[in-house]
Amino acid sequence: MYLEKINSPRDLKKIAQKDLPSLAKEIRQKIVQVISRNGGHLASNLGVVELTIALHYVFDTPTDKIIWDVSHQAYTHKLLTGRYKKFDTIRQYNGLSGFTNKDESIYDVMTCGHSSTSISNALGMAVARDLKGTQEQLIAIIGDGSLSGGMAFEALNYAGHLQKDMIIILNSNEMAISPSVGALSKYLNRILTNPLFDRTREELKEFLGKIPMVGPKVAEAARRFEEGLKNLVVPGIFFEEIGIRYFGPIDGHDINLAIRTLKDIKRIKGPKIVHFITCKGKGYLPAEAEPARFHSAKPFHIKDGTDKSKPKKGELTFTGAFSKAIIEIARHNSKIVAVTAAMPDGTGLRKFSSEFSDRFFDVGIAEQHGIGFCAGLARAGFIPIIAIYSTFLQRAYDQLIHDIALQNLKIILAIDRAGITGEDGPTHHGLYDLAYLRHIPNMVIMAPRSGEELSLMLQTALDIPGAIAIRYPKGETKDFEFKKGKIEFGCSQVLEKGKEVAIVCVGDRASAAIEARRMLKEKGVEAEVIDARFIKPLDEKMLERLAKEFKKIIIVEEACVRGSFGSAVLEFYERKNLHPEVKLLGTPDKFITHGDRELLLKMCNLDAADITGAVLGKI
Ligand SMILES: Cc1ncc(C[n+]2csc(CCOP(=O)(O)OP(=O)(O)O)c2C)c(N)n1
Repeated sequence: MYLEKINSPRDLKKIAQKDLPSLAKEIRQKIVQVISRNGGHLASNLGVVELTIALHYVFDTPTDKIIWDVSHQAYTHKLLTGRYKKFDTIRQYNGLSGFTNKDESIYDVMTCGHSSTSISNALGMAVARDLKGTQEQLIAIIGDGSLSGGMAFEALNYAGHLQKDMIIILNSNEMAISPSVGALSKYLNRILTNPLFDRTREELKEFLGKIPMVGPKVAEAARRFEEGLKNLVVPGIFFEEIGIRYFGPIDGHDINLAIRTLKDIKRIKGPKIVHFITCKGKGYLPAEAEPARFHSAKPFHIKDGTDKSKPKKGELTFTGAFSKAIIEIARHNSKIVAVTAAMPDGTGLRKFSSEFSDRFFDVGIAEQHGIGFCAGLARAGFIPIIAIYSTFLQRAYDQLIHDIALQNLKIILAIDRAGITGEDGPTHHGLYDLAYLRHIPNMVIMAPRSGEELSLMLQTALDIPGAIAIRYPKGETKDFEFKKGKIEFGCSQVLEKGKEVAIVCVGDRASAAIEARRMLKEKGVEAEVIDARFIKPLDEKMLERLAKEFKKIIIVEEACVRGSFGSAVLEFYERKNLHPEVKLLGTPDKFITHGDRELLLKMCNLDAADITGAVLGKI
């Protein structure tokens, strides 16, 4: 057993190179065992075991910096950097984060969870290193999927310009969550399948391997030799042309080759890309067979990879409700087109893509472009529905204002995972969408309390001009029969009549509010429960009535309280010179950690008992 003896990369370096494949095996076993219980990013992690071992074997971390893109694939890195004993707690409340987290370890350079940031971060640190006059290596590791993000392109452009010493490890597995899309991905595949180029690489490797110390003259000769060959055989030489030297493709599961390549690369100046080829899910057959399902796996049975939990009877997720509704609606409206940024499964568009393949677009991990692309579609008369997680839509804030709202274009934003998402933590909670959308002119915002409401809101959105956002959470809702129907524009809905106290809820907090009402009734308080339905425009008539009829108003929303629905209500009362007692329940002005969603909701005072407490003046 090697793994349990590794407390830091120094211990790793004591292991003989010939024994590293055994360590890789142990690591895979540990990851499969823990993730089968906790859930997590299984397939991506199994793909980079050897590569991570090689990186820590060759480089001197934490002085040298490894910057993981997205960082969902950093489990081996965690196991090799002193977190073996806590690994069982990964993604659990108070346990290890499922991503790199700068507060968790000195080996984690950035707290990360969104894609395409690593090259920019590494380049900034390379510039800082040179300003300070220190010597550390900067290594960004990025997947082929994440390379499609605009920020990565912007960084490559600047890295080629600055010519700082840095290494970009490109981990190609032909997958983002689902198969990688786009011209760049095709280009990378062409490199992989070109046998001529592979021979060139072997020759180069031989050549570099024979040089004990690369002096300036020899290095220059090597560079010319390598370039001469590459120019003959590499299709496009995209990276080289922009000033970044390209090395590869290299089998990322061959530890010895990876170690030798990284040792060679370390000696070469300037910005470099080293292209490794890996297999997503490597070493665990169910994950190799279904890398998309095991990208972010739910707890599963190790023997056959089947999910441990079955969907409850009569329930489906909000995502499932969206999936069902958009298909029905698109059947009757040929103008509807659907767009995703690399998440056809997570956003429920997979079925739509099969039925309407010509009206479905996966733009890759490229949220800004996705919104700009929708603007073009809308300008030319189509109705784009872009399904996107709340946290990733943050990327496209300016495009929403400039390309959509300013043009008063019609687009429907189906904002999934709005609210607390749970185990993925602060990079993935969708708590800011209300705040970053509410002030944009021409924007309508709705939140359904159930799947059926979501379906009605989607149909209502078809009649509304301009941009319409429908935000819904992770989680289950009652299954429903699709029915044609709409809701009244700008109107809230009274769910339970009452007196003295009014509870106004946003989205699925309605269920907690109704439960709170039941608890309050036992204490002799008759609360009224109102589903806001619209965050923008506000139902001003309803708000005026509440100010007149109720002593106290509680507002409950799964969103950061600063700037969201509750703030809008207070602004309205201020404008009208009305001053009822209002209590806002939402998430606080700090980042929310990872853990079970229900637990985190409780921590943020958002469950039924908390609403009851707020009504009774205890919160
Ligand atoms: C801005 C942004 N959009 C979407 C995601 C969701 N996401 C997480 S990992 C991933 C795929 C990454 O693919 P790749 O970089 O190739 O890494 P792999 O998992 O294949 O190793 C996606 C789309 C994200 N983390 N950040």
